[in-house]
Amino acid sequence: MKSIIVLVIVIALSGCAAVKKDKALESMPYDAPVQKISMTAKRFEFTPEVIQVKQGTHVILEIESLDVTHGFKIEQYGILVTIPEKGRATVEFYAKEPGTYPFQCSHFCGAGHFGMNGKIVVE
Ligand SMILES: [Cu+2]
Repeated sequence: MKSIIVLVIVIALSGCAAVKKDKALESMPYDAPVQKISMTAKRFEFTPEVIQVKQGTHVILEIESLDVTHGFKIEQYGILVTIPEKGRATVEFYAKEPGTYPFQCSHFCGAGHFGMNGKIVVE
């Protein structure tokens, strides 16, 4: 109970809590294959903007901002992080189910911000 209260306070103080890992990682088989993917973010695109992974993969995605602060959000995996100006952020998820998982920039970065997105295709 105490830890829940502390967690709530931490989330409240931090404004937007960073979630770097998909909850499904907890139930992932220990021998799931790992795939590391590098991505860059700049006004107003992610490169690559379409990522294809195999079902059952533990995906580690390292994102580098080439310019300003960006964000990275995958709604369906519950992932939300900030990528600092000229910095990096790493997110992880378990590609448990096949499907298309859209992602987008979650930190306002200018005129083209709302079109800064892409998708993960799990096959
Ligand atoms: Cu943006």
